[in-house]
Amino acid sequence: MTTTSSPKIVISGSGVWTPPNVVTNEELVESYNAYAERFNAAHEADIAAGKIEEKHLSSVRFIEKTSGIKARYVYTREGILDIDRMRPKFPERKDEELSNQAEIGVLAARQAMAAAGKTAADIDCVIVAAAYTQRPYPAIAIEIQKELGIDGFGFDMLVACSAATFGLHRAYDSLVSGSSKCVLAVNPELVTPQVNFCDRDSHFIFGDVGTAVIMERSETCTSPNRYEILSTKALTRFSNNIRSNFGHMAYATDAEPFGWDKLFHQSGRNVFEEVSPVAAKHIRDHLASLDIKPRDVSRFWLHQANINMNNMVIKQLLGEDVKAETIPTILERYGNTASAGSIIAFHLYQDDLKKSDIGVICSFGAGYSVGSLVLRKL
Ligand code: CO8
Repeated sequence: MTTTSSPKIVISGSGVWTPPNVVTNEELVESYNAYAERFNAAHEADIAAGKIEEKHLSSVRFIEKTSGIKARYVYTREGILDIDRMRPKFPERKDEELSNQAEIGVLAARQAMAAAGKTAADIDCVIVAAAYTQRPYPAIAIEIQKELGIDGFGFDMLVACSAATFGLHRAYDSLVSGSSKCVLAVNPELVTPQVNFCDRDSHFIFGDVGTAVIMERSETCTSPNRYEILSTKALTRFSNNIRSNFGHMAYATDAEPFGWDKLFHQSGRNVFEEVSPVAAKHIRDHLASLDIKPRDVSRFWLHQANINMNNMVIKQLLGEDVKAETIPTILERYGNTASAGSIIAFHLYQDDLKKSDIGVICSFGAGYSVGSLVLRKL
């Protein structure tokens, strides 16, 4: 854990690029159920003989009740609802063209730079932190760096659900150490290409988004809207309960490179039960290390995977009587956007905060991983 001494480090701007396309629960369930019914009809004899398991139908009511998700934004709708495809369709781009992730990263980055009053010349480090990068190299961060005309260095990092907070931790550390003076941290969460839309348990969970944050030393900050970072804290504990086996080894193992285990899959109930108490304890310990009581926090910008999970975390921290504005949710509209959810919540739900108000950004999920930042509005 790192705590403030000097220099003072601030978040001075944020940006969210929201895709123009929406897929509702009703649409997803309709296409999944058509796919499942066709599958069951085609395999009727094998299902009757117990050789194949019948595909049970999905339900809008189940999705809303268990997750809080009503719709999600997607980079493209094409292919997702097509029962002959059941995955999005992206035209492959040439090496000379901007990659999809760099494109959405740049769109979010420009917003964050405008909010912070920064030009490319002010920034010297670009961190791309996400659940996936669409290629291993050259880094998406370096492509974004080139597109924006930034001197300095950039790198990509993957920490699944906690990539965004862990990326902000690296930004904070490099600013404290002096290895950079202004960091652009970007989360181009293009996750729908890894969703198994044929899997009833997870077909409804994810949406796409791009988020970005500018972090700098307070002496260079000109933004009227700034948050001092009081402290950062990270925790990881290995678990196979959320996993994707997609990777370069498939070429050598002769495994099916796009088999179901290569897509997102999880044991959602176990994740729910195991991660919620760990996240609550992590936040409580982090605040205690700063002598702050959970009740003194004006806003918790939590990871956005599941509304019941967030309610459970907050109940463990604050008890029953909690105002809705204390834990904003964006799940209804955005779904789970991998690591970007807490940053979307931070970006959209902060205007009413007053000077000296305390807020916590916290992510939790695959790894397992938990990452938090305690902020004070300046
Ligand atoms: N419709 C109807 N019924 C369903 C459906 C459906 N769509 N799906 C499952 N059911 C059934 C189940 O089969 C089960 O039936 P049965 O009792 O007969 O076995 C029953 O409903 C209950 O199932 P669950 O116990 O699984 O239901 P839960 O109440 O646990 O809810 C959730 C399921 C919503 C998945 C819930 O467990 C959850 O959200 N858990 C938290 C998971 C979490 O936070 N995961 C982190 C996500 S990972 C992340 O944030 C980033 C990872 C990297 C990005 C990846 C991008 C692709």
